[in-house]
Amino acid sequence: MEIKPNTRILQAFGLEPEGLNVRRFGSGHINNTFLLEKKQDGSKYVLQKINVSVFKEPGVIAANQRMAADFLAVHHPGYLFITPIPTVNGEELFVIDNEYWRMIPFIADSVTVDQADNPKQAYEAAKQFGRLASYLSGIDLKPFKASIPNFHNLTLRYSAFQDAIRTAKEDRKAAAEEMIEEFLRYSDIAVTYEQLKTNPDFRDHLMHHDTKINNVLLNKDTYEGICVCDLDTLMPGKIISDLGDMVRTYVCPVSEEEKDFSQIVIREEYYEALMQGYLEEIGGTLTKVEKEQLFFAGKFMIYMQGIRFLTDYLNGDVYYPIKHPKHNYDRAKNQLVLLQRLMEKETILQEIIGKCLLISV
Ligand code: GN1
Ligand code: MG
Repeated sequence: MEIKPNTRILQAFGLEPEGLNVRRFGSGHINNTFLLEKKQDGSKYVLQKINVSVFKEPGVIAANQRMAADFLAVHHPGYLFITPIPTVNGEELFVIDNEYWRMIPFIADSVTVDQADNPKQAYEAAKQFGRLASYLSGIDLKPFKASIPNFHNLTLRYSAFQDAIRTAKEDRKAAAEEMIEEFLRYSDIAVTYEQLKTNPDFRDHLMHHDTKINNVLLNKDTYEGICVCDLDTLMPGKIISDLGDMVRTYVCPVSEEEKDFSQIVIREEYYEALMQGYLEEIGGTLTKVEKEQLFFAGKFMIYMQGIRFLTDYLNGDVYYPIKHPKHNYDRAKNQLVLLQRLMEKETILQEIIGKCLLISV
């Protein structure tokens, strides 16, 4: 069934359907996103239907964003932090027939890119995520709840992977046998995470948890960073989540969708650009333990994404939308190759990290 915002939803936000152009927007897997444009004056809004099978308590998203917005307004006035436009009744979420809708402003003169195509973009995006984390670093984390519990808990992702291996249908398991073995061979990544998790110097921060480059708005002419968007998973987490997802998605010239794995390479200049952008903003505040895990960040996120795709393949594609039967298999394989390419370059990438750390303090 095609999902579309109906008249009641638009009117809840004070908009009249006749006066609007509505089209699908963005490339996320999870929520349904629409761009609304008023025919009269061209003003634009972004309307989203929240996926409640993923975000089981949409109220948590709204509460987390509100607390962050209140803190930033006091401590960093003038910082652009996107918050929802309330309904005419003053609510951040409009609930209808068990659907949750919310509207956010469209930021003028902004664009997003799906893939970094020069190091400057990687630098600008990383700087935006670093600034967000740094500006929020003094906030009390206690009142924050997880909008997706255990989202980046690799221990649980790993045990879900093991469960899926046990319960998968025979044909899928047989098809994935070799790849399963390869991912199991790198299980030390899950063990390292397990050890770090309880280290008090490996702290919780308010993290974005989805730092793909298309979650940063860039100026349409200069490509300078404007602000971050897609704040659904803003919640307490570890530095390796945000940094690692940038490594996962900015450094390789092709995305997780690429099936020609020979195109998966590590572009060192992009790695350096993102590391520099991120550490310029937040490097000075990190503990020794956190600084030691900067290379691990990339391994952690690529490994976790790889086993999430493979788990979904084994489970019969229940989470990620697919376009063909082996889609999740191919995505997992892509991430496995990316992980291997990254690990091959550890020595040189560690040198880059060392250099960026020196500049950042
Ligand atoms: C999902 O919806 P999207 O594409 O921003 C997923 C991320 C994955 C990503 C992989 C809530 O994000 O964790 O990294 O797909 N988000 C959720 O493309 O599961
Ligand atoms: Mg997203």
